[in-house]
Amino acid sequence: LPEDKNMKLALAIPTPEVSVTVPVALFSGTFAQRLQKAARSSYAGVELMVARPAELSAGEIADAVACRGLEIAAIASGAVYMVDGLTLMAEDASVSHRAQTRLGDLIDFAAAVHAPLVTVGGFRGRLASCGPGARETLIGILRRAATYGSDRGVRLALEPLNRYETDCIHNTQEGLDLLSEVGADNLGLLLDTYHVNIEESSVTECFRQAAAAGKLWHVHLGDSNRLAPGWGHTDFPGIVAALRDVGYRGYVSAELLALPDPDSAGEATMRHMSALLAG
Ligand code: LER
Ligand code: MN
Repeated sequence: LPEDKNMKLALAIPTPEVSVTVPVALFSGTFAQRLQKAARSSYAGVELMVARPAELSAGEIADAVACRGLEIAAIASGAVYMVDGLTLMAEDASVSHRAQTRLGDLIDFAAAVHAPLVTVGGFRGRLASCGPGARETLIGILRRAATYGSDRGVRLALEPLNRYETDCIHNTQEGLDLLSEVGADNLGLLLDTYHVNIEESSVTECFRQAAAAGKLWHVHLGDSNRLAPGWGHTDFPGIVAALRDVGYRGYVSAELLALPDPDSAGEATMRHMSALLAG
């Protein structure tokens, strides 16, 4: 088992109701088979990509994860868009409304399975779809969601994304600025090494910057080409060193392309990261 006093390795997998093929779902097979493979490869946790919590039994999901000695690292919102096309900001007000309700459902689900946080990445949508005042709209949506989460002991992690995937919050500074405007103690950041490599001026300083603000709450792993760590040119030794320096105790969660196949990508991530964490 890769022993590190701080960081724990996880990987993203969809829950059973997700009906579409998720390009970043590691390990092949059913939900149970993926959990089995994650446990056998010595992952500590799984990040659950949930689309429709109403179709799931929280108790069954929590048991399926726990009985294999795994933890739930996070509840990810990305599958909501993939399955139902919902985004928090949207041209159609009813889409935005349903997305906000769904975010509440994800928070309820996270509370029920004792997951530490819910991620908000591409699920936020685009400012351009919202017209003037879009930023205030986003701030209001996040503030209400944070209050809902706070009442249920669930944190939210906003993820800066590269410019090709969204038109707002591309880097850590922009993320921290938005967090200040929202002003919620249970809203923090998720930094994804793949997006970081595209948008940040340093792939290591951004982790220190987020941590110094007390907002480094979750990390996604993907190399520069979004393959397993070690298969691109991102400085993972430097990133691991920065995470150690700041005493990061959260999850580093693989969210990368399942290439050349889902099992090889899952195993290669563990091989590369456990060597770095052991070193
Ligand atoms: C998408 O590129 C991503 O990184 C996800 O975590 C957010 O939807
Ligand atoms: Mn990500």
